[in-house]
Amino acid sequence: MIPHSPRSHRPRSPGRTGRFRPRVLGTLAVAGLFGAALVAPAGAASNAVDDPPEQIVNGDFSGGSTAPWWWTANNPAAVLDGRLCADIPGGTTNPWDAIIGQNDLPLIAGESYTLGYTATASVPVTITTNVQMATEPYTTELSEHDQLGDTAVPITHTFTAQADNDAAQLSFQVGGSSAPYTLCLDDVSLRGGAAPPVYTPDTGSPVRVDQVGYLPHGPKDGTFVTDATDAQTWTLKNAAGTAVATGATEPGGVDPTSGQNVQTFDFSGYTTAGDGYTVAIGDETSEPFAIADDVYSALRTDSLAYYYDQRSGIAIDGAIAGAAYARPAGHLNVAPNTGDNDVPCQPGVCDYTLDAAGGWYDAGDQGKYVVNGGIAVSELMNTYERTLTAKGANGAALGDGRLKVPETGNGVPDILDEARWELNFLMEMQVPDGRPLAGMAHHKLHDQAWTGLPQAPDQDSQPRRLHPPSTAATLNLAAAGAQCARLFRPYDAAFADRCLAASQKAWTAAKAHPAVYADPDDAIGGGAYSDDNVTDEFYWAASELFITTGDDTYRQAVLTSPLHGDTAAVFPPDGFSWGSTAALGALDLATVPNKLTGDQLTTVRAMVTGAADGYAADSQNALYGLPYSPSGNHYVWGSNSQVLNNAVVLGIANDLTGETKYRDAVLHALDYILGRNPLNQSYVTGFGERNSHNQHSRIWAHQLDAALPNPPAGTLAGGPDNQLEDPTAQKKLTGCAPAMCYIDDIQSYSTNESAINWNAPLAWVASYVDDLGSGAGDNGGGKAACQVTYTSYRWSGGFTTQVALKNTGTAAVTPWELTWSFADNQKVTDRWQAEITQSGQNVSAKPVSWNGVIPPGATVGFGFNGTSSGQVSDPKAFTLNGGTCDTAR
Ligand code: 9MR
Repeated sequence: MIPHSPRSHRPRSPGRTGRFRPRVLGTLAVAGLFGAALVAPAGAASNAVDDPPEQIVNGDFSGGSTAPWWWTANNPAAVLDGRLCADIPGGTTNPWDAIIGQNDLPLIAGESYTLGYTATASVPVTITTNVQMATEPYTTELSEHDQLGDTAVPITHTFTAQADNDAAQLSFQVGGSSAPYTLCLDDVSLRGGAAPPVYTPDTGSPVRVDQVGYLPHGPKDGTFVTDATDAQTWTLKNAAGTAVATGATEPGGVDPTSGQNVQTFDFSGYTTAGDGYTVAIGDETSEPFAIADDVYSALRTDSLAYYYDQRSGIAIDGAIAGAAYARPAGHLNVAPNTGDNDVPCQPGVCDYTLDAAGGWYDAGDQGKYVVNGGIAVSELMNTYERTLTAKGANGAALGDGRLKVPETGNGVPDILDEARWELNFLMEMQVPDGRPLAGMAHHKLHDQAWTGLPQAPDQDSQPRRLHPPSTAATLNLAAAGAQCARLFRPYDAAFADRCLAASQKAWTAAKAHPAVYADPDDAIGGGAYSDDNVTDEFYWAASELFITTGDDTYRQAVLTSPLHGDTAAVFPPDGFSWGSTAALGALDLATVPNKLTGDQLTTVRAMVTGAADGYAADSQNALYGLPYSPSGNHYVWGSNSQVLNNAVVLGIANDLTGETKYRDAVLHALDYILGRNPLNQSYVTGFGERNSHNQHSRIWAHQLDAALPNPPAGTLAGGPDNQLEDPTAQKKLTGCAPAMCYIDDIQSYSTNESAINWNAPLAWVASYVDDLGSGAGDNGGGKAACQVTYTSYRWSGGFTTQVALKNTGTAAVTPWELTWSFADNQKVTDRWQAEITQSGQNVSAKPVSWNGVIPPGATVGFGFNGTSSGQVSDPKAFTLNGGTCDTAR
């Protein structure tokens, strides 16, 4: 299954024909081109009943993808006008000094094969066309010399295979020309032999569980794949193999997402913490799992660590990321890089350059996209902001010193440090004052052509270009910038000001240019991320700007949006996404304190709970428990992020209402991601026994080069996509059931990539579920990270008190409320620097307008005068937002 990397080729040795094997110099080249069109396997459309089977994948390049073709480093190829073209250098000696090829071709001894293709060369050349072993001794089955010129003529050769070979190689050896030339290939076909073997996924045990584990007091459900239609007995066993609980399964019938007949089981009643549990049904046993309060703590941290590993423009420090992930800074204009400090536009787009260094690489490619960067960084900021607004949420786990970032120890929560890396990039992409479309954001910045795999970022020699500004990108900047302004205010007012200024300028520019859309066909060297409906981005940006500023302009923009109150439009049943962002605005309006009036807020919250009701019902109906039921069972590219975005909505609905059904659906979503699914696959690297670890990446390309690492722990795979939008998916997954259209293969970018906008909801959900378990426990059983110094001067009949409230935690506290009880008959008469209310002996102090945020390590002071009679003593216990503070005297 692992493609043979040309890198594994070793020194030359004569083949059967006496010719030397080709020496392959460069990378295995695979690209993603993300056009809407399906990439049909070569000849698939014309595959008449009697035609021998086609062995070549993507021989007609019709979808724009170059995968799984590879080439030598000296002749990078790209798809141009539906053909694979490459500039071949002149002055090389041997045919094999420049090659374009395809591996993994199965040959059967004695079968006859026909190789066909068309090609043009801009100067007359003779190339060598080989079908051969892909490894030593590189024995050839076919070796021909073909003459090419500027007219494409069909060329065919037939041969009879002499030996069985599971993975032969087609190799166009195009070197040896004194003059450089351009070669273009098309309609490559190798017909004959047997139909390629049908790929059958190894799904392991039919007993499907969350392979990481369950919270002691959360729901614990699993799914059993079986032909049986009557209830079976399940047994929960501990690590010693001792049965600790048992029960009956519930027959569920045929699961429409997988075609599997399944039953479900529920062992929620068992709450004892431990490792190494399994569920056995008959002779079948599940993967092992834990039951523990902190079962998701590492997932919270690692899902966020992904972002440091994706950083552009900074050397990745092995001491932080792990030695295997250390790498030089990418795209800082250090040769062979040509970006990103001084990036020009595509021709005709602009006449300036921008310094757009930094930010995160989007995914397996090394493009940087404002549209996708906006939602990704916002969901990261939401992960943090929830800890400021939701009861029981624990900011400490995201605080300074807690995550894998180099800025640790700077007094700023680590998650905000990570967000800042991207926020800076988003602002760098803004069109400067005085230029056409000033204030808008360039849609994206990426290589001029797709690079191959592997590709270290610092070794990327492709020219990088700014693509035209778009309204969608501009509104991503406006939304993220406004959220940045309010979250960074306690830590770095200048940065907060910069974010707000960029945001407001972007809003104004978007209003002036409300319909500038990215070209859906602009997908060479990077993804298109095109979006021709930006009503949702306007709603999101207006919401964030309104929350941050309270300005009426933004209030009106929210309230007059056609989306306001339209639950299905704001929260699509299939989930919000980079192209559908209104939900991000609604979720923040529903949770972050703002100036919407009661009715208006009720409308927003009703949208959230209404959507969550739908997702919770989907989860309850699904035999694998996931809150994702796309119409027609159409699992989209990145479906795992849709599951998780729905879980985010559910989590917020739970925060708003406390209703358990929402919480349970979040946990069930995560169970699906971590192994309770039709493939028995944990989609997060490093988590669960059967986890994805070959995600499409140019950096973590271990599958292609053993010297490179797998993706870091905490990396989410995109997940099933039943549109089969890459050649490997087409080759391996044709006929798959929707939730099984996934393969852990580095070439399958449409099912197995990682992306910044996909890991973000994973981090949000991991943080939420960790708060349900260990996170809340981190508060020390009701303790809050604060210290109160209470100093009182008493005299006969009265007193003056000064209170110093220190935040001893690692996250800002906002809003805050300090409460205590007087032991005696004290009565507060007047106060300063806090709002103080007293009811009997109970007293509450809340901020005045300007001291509502207490940064980590900071102290707010307030005081009051009061009356008392007789002997009184000072209060000794203080509670901050429900947790007990230490007291100092
Ligand atoms: O996540 C994107 C998905 O919704 C689209 O269907 C797909 C095709 O346009 O593109 C995905 O985004 C990719 C982007 O275009 C380039 N970087 C990698 C992204 C994840 O595959």
